[in-house]
Amino acid sequence: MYSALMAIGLLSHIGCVFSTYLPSVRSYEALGGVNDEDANKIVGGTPAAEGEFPYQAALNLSGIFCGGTLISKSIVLTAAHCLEGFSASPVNTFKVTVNTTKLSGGNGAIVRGVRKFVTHPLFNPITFDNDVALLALSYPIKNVRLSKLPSAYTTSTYAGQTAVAVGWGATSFGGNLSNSLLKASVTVLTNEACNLQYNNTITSNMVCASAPGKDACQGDSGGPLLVKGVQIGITSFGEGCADPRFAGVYTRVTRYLTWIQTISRIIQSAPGFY
Ligand SMILES: *[C@@H]1O[C@H](CO)[C@@H](O)[C@H](O)[C@H]1NC(C)=O
Ligand SMILES: *[C@@H]1O[C@H](CO)[C@@H](O)[C@H](O)[C@H]1NC(C)=O
Ligand SMILES: *[C@@H]1O[C@H](CO)[C@@H](O)[C@H](O)[C@H]1NC(C)=O
Ligand SMILES: CC(=O)N[C@H]1CO[C@H](CO)[C@@H](O)[C@@H]1O
Repeated sequence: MYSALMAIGLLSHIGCVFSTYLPSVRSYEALGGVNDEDANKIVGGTPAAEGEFPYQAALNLSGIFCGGTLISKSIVLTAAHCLEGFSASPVNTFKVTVNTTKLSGGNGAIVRGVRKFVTHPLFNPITFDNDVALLALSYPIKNVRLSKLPSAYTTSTYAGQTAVAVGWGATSFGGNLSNSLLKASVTVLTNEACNLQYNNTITSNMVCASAPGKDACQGDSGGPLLVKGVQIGITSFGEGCADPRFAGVYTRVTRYLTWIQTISRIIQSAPGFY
């Protein structure tokens, strides 16, 4: 349903540039009606080991599923498109689960509510530029390893490096959640190469990665792309999944380190916040 709306939006705003290109959001249920189970999980993945990605978060946003990462004891990093269309009001129905590989709530799973969320003010739902958001948890999570963000001094584009995409990938709460957390190895492209695939719609705020038969997919949105254990990307969108002609597209985390730090500080200094 959402993909149809996205398509209409793309066509009306950008005209023929996008005429055959309908990027798929990678948050589940956004594309309800996709029934091919294999096409809707981390493609070509293998199960993550317990404790391998304890900071990986499962977000239930009033029935919309997304991934995320715990970046401080009370802040989760995710994709802005996961929160599209939500006002602040339903925040008390949001649920965040970390420290488990099993969506069904495995050993050690920790569940929190959400106090508020902040999406990037320049998030563009047509181009998916600035696809980044933060959730403030209702109560802090202690003693769970946090996702490590790149250093502020990083100048690397990561092109050519091996990365890992992580997620539960799913189509709908009713049926097709992958109960086990999956990971897949991909290689980071240059933005130039990615722009050849996507007709120059890849901005410097994005980073692309692909590998034959491997990709993030619907349901993985908001989750991490990691290089040597450092989170360089947030799963955002792609044309199809593991389509050899199109890489997966991720929000480029190095572009948002200051924003993440500033907003986290504001959130955490709010009265009554832990
Ligand atoms: C890119 O543009 C060309 C020519 O306009 C078009 O044939 C092609 O389908 C487009 N590709 C995508 C991914 O939109
Ligand atoms: C997700 O949250 C909604 C309420 O917002 C709830 O009805 C639904 O059961 C939850 N799904 C799962 C799998 O926890
Ligand atoms: C996280 O999960 C592991 C099991 O995978 C468990 O041993 C550990 O106590 C959990 N951490 C917390 C803080 O609950
Ligand atoms: C394994 C599984 O649960 N598959 C389901 C995926 O979703 C479709 C449509 O809801 C079901 O028909 C499958 O049984």
